Amino acid sequence: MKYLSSILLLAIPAIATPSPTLTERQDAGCGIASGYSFKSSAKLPDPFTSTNGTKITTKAQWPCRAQEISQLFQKYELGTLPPKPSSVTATYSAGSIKVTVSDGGKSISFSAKISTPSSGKAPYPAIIGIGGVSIPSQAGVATITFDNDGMAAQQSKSSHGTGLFFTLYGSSATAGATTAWAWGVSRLIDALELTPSANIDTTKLGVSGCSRNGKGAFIVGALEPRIALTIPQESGSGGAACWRISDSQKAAGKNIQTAGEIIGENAWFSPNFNAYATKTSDLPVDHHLLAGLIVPRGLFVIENDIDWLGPVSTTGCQEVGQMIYKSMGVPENFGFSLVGGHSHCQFPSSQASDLSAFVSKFLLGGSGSTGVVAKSSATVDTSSYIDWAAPALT
Ligand code: MCU
Repeated sequence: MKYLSSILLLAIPAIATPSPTLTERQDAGCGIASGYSFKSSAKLPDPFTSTNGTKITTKAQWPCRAQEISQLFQKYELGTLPPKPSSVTATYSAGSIKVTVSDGGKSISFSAKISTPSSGKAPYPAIIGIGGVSIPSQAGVATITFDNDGMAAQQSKSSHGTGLFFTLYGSSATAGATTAWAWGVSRLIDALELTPSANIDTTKLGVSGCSRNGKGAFIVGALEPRIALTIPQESGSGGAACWRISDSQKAAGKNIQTAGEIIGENAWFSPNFNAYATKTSDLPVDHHLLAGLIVPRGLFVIENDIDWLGPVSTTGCQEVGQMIYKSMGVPENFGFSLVGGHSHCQFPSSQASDLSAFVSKFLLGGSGSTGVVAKSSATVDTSSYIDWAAPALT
């Protein structure tokens, strides 16, 4: 049954047609405390306790804590995100930017198609589509198509190590495909910054993608601070869902994708994750903390009520993620919208106005408010998944 759902999702074609960098934050002297060990827990890890035991009480402490969280994600789940390489160059011609990256004596090149809008004003804001976008095009906003499959393959579990990223960093690099895509998007943004003729405003960039590419979009937004608005669509398990909540839903008999299944299905995560996939209680992170890497930047999470994606898991996980935005005093910068009753990756018109409000605020410089968007057909008691309280940070 689980595989049937998985095949059904696979059968639906993908509709293809940024602040300091992580490395700079690491340079600030923050990171996992030496001697840190995580005490196994089926509850979602506390965002507000640092690895050295310090409680987070002020907003000013967050960037350092976020750096720890990023390192924990990389160590246990995502694999290592390499820093900016020694050389990135770019050329632009006829709607296509060609990016050449050299590191350690090796070189790779890739191209991305840029479609500028018929309205608006250059340089344009843009949404980078991970393998394309499945949300409606937005007036005044360009679309850039990132070939994630070329950067890191997602054919099967044994795809790990295949793609341009691994040509540069070796097939035994620990990055999962989603981390490699984040690195590639970072190089694309480097290239856009170097190339004014591409007419893209790199201070107004969004990222989106659906399903497996939605998992990618979420992780790109979490690892690349130059993304102003992250819009993961129907990412489900490995994206908006929390590993622990999905496991508890599976135990309750739901036909839901879990970490244990995902590591056998594809190469989205690091080989480092394999050891934890059937004991997610041992993970010091879970996906509510992706919101903690994106805050205070814009985040609009779109979901569906398909069992395999885990509607209770995505809703509960992101309600907890929204607590971090609330603690940071920016609850309206986060939106969650789960609307069911439509095919996978088909954007329902009822979500259009909330999406436009986020695009307007974060990509078009609009002054309008998004309001606090938290809509779902699933009702979840988040208190059963956490054993900590979110403080109002000063
Ligand atoms: C929701 O994303 C995935 C899902 O994780 C997989 O189990 C399934 O096989 O494919 C989905 C997908 O990418 O559908 C297009």
